[in-house]
This record gives sequence, structure tokens and C-alpha cells, in this order.
Amino acid sequence: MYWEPENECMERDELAQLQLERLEATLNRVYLNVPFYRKKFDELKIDIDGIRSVEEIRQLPFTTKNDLRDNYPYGLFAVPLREVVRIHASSGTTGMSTVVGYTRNDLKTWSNLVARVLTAGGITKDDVVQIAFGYGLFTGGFGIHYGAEKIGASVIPISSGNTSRQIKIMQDFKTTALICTPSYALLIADTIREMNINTSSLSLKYGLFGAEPWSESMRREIEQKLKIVATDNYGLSEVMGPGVAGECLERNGLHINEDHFLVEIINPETLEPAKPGEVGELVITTLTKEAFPVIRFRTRDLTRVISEPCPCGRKFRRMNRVMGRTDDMLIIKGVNVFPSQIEAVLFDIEGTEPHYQIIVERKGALDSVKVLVEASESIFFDEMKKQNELIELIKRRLAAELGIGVDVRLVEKKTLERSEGKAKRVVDMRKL
Ligand code: DLL
Repeated sequence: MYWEPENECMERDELAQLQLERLEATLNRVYLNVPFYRKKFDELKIDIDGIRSVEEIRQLPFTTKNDLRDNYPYGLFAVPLREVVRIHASSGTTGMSTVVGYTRNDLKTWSNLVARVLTAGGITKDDVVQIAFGYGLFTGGFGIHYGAEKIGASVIPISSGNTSRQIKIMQDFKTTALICTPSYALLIADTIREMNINTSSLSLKYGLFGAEPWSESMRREIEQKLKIVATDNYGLSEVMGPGVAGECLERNGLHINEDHFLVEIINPETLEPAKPGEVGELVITTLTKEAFPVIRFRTRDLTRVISEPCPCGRKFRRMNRVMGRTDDMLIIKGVNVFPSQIEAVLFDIEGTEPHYQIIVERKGALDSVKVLVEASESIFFDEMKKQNELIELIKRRLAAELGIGVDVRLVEKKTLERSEGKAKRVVDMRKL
């Protein structure tokens, strides 16, 4: 099922034409209204009227998170505040947060794009949708909310947190779809078990999860525990929020809303375009945003574009699930490692709980990594020998996947912090 079949199933040549027209309009908009872009283009002697194909966008400079911070709060807005009807801001875990704005038209586009993603994930107006993303400056809650209302689903704007209440509401209101971060979905699933509630007594059918990296193994775990079909959806506040890309029920990559976003994949070191299908950093240019357009925004997210057609009939290309962010990448003994790779290994090992934390320390000149894994109760209270066997097994599997050895410690169930929003998988003692 599609939300806007005329767009989602548009032929590629028609899409290319539409993208070019929208790109030209966006470039004019930023040149006229945002001094930051005008100055940059002028300095580089870029004539935006000379851009005659979407590929020529490569002549333009990148925009980075730092540029957004330097222009805090409203410096990159392309309309006067009088036309802005909503303001959100990114979490700002590292330094100053970035502020983004939406015109009335932007909100209309946003809810439509979220409606597409929700429809692709199985949601219809017959669903009761529990939104357990935080409502507030974070784009997750409000972003999903208006898309779900647009579809005509019955929306429960519960926000995140208060897990036992989430479960009571889920039972009483007969929730059919849960929307939150994958780590929160797992916490909800585990709490349901602890409360001795039979998942089959719930009405849940679908889960739409996003806002943080997760693995296929984690998807399997959540699907089994909650007895649902789980899809992945991606977005970021600088570009819009949720609604940038989402999986269809094929669950094999996220369809990018290409009529509104132009994507490129670059090599994050050389900044050159990656080869077709190669993994690299995702760079996004908005094509229709009015209040806060961005040109070649470097997301720091690593993925690849899948160009093969999808059996669902949508013509938009897909992106692979995000492997991680360039800034989350660990370099252990010279090898690049992403937390999601470690997660995928741990989730497939019997005797461990799906909760882990990666501690990075500096010993002398070298970084060292310790993986803390929760052991299931039976193992933890078992004899030392069994515990050691489990540790050795985890080490062997991690070494096979990562190509390097890492230290592993078992910890008791429930010792690691649980997340109601974005999980913190890596504790970097080097920065503390
Ligand atoms: O997380 C927007 C969002 C809300 C997306 C709800 C999906 C659902 P930010 O807080 O600005 O916005 O964080 C954006 O989160 O650059 C990625 O690193 C990460 N991220 C978002 N979705 C995914 C995903 C929202 N499906 C940053 N898989 C992005 C992996 C994701 N990482």
C-alpha cells in the first residue's frame, strides 16, 4: 500500500526532472535569503544558474553541523520568523544544539512524508498508534504524530518513559502499532515479560523503530518478543526529522523520499563520490524545504544506496540500514569497528541478554575496548567454568566478526542502564 502512489511510484526520468526543478528553486531560495550560502557561493565563484543537472551539485560546498552551530540560532533560516510556525532543536549532546524551523507548508510536507513512511510500514487508519518517542524539541514525537493523524490512525501521544504505564495503555487501549526507538521497544518487551503478561493477549501488530542504529539481530529479537513486524525508519532534525526514509514491508532497505531529498554518498576522507553501491557518508540536499533548506548537508551517517528495484513497486531507491555514524566509529588496534557490529554478534549468542555497553579507554598510547554484556540469570549464578566458556565464546565470535580481539566482561542482569530514548552504547573514558 502507498500513501502517495503518484510520487512514490513515479518513473525515474520523471523524478530526475522534478528533482532538477526543485533543486534550482532551492538554490535560488538560499542564494537570495541566506547570507551564509550567498557568501560561500560567491567566494567560490559559483553561478547557480549554471547548474543544469543534479550531478552538478558536486560543484557546491558541503554544509556541516559546525556551520549550523556557527549560525545559532536562526542564521540559516531562509524565511523571516514571522513565517515560521514550529521550531525544533537537536539534542546537542556534543556542544551547542542546532535549531531548525518549519513554515506551514513545511509542516504539510513533513506530515505527508511521515504518512508515507508509516503506510509503507503497514499502518492504516484502522490502527491504534502509540507514539513513545519524546514530545518536545526532539522531532520524533511531533513528527510522527502529525503523519499518523494525517493517515487517520487513532493516535496515542504518550511520549517516552513510564514503561509500566506504556504497557497498561497498550493493553487497555488495544494498541496495534508501537513507534519509538528500537532500544526502548526492547525495554518495553522485557518489562512485559517481567510483568508476566502474555504478549499474545496484546493487540500489537506493527512496530516502527528509528532514531538510532540497530542491527538485524535486534530486529529479530524485538519481533519475536513482541510478536510484531518491525520496520526501520530514518531521519534527522537538520533535514526534517522522521520521514526522510523508511522501510516497506519487504524489510530490505529504507526507501528515500527522493522527490524531497537529493542524496549522495561520499567517501568521508577524500570527500569524493563513493562508487555505486559502496558504503560511505550520506549527504543530503533538501528540495522543498522553505524555512530551513540545507545544501549538501554531511549527515555523518554511514550507509550505501541500493539501486535495484524493490518488489513493493516504489521507485525510490533504498538506503541500507545505517551502520553507524562516522563519529561513533571506534578504531581499535587500527581496525574500524562500529557498535552495531558488536551488537549483531552479541544478540546471536545464547546465555546473554540483549544489553551491552562498550567502554573505550586509553592505555598508554593505545585505545583499548572492553565490552560489558549482561548474562542471563542462570549463567550468572552458574559455576565459574560456564561463565568462562561463555566469555571465550563471545570473544571468539567477536574476533571472527571484527578481525581483532577485545576484552569481554559478563555483568549481572539489569546492571546496564536502560534507555527510553536513544541508547548510549559507547562510554568513552578518553573524553571524560
Ligand atoms: O532522530 C529523527 C528521527 C526521529 C528519526 C524518529 C526517526 C524516527 P536527530 O535527533 O536529529 O533526529 O538524530 C538524527 O539519528 O543522523 C542518525 O545518526 C540517527 N538515526 C536516525 N534514524 C536512524 C535509523 C532523529 N533508523 C541522527 N538508524 C541521525 C540509525 C538513525 N540511525
